[in-house]
Amino acid sequence: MSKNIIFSGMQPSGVPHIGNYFGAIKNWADLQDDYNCLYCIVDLHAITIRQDPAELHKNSLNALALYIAAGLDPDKNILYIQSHYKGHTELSWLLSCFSYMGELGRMTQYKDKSANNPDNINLGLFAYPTLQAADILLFGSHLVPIGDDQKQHLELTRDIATRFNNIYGDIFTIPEVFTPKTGARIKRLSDPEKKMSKSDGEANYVAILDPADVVMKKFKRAVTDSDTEIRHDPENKPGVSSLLEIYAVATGTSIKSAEADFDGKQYGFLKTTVAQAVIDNVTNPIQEKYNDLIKNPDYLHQVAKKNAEKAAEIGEPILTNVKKAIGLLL
Ligand code: ATP
Ligand code: LTN
Repeated sequence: MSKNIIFSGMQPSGVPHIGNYFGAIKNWADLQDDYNCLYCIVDLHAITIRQDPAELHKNSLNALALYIAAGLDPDKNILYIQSHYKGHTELSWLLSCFSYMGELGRMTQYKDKSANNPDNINLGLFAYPTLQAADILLFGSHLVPIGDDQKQHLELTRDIATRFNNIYGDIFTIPEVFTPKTGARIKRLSDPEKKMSKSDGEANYVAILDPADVVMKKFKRAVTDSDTEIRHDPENKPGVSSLLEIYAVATGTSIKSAEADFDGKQYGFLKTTVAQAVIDNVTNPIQEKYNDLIKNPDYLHQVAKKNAEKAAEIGEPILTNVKKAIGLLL
């Protein structure tokens, strides 16, 4: 029996933080043996917000290196750059004729991003979810690992696919959300009520490429509470609970055993121990591999090219079916 297909995308904007790692990348790496996985660096989505060309160029290749360094094996996963396979834009146009203005206008991300960029509310930003639907439907994806913020886009993808299938027959697989078991929401160290997010400025997140002393400094500044007890109680002790959660995902233990490890200890010890666990198990090993990989851009270009070809092998037959169904002359 052939394996189910998993698709997910990430924008090549900035360096991922430990929230992206625990909530997305690490879970993706855990799926690589049981599914056929496509992980796409979505540069075409990134340009819906104005990008500096040199930065975008550099970030796309660096993102590829970083995902490989973080554990995504480029021989087991189809790890590639969205603009390298034209199927995405082609299907996106076809699907735009099945996407309603009303539903696109209701997307929270569109409303947020247009509020943040009032001078550049472009057609691409509006059509962003249609391109995302194309990414997913192009490969007959069964499962889409995404965070809570992207659920609305997946619902829309399902609506577009169902609408199309109702007219033309069973062309698209209807995808399901895939929610990770752990690390779904890593909180901001300076404000543990909010999720860690790239948009909040570097001081507020721990980037995967932060040097060890910076990681340590950021954790030492983590907000806790005026109590002294170390226990997991997100409602009353969000800061301490968040640190215990990070410790648990970084060391692969349960929250219960994390609590036991810190029984009777002080907050200062908790902060430095969690920081050291992140440095030893996440940032240092990833950075070591990453620094090796970026020395070899030829290898990275080759991986991107080979994997875009593999993506096209899966996408082309589906795209042809779609065109035939619509009645385009082939
Ligand atoms: P932005 O601030 O630009 O929205 P972000 O940091 O929220 O960026 P995205 O690029 O939107 O991150 O998301 C990439 C992936 O990381 C998504 O799958 C998302 O669900 C996941 N993710 C983002 N932030 C966290 C977090 N704090 N905890 C767990 N997972 C997260
Ligand atoms: N919009 C997503 C990135 C993304 C994606 C996708 C995720 C683009 N295409 C397809 C899952 C499936 C984001 O901003 N995180």
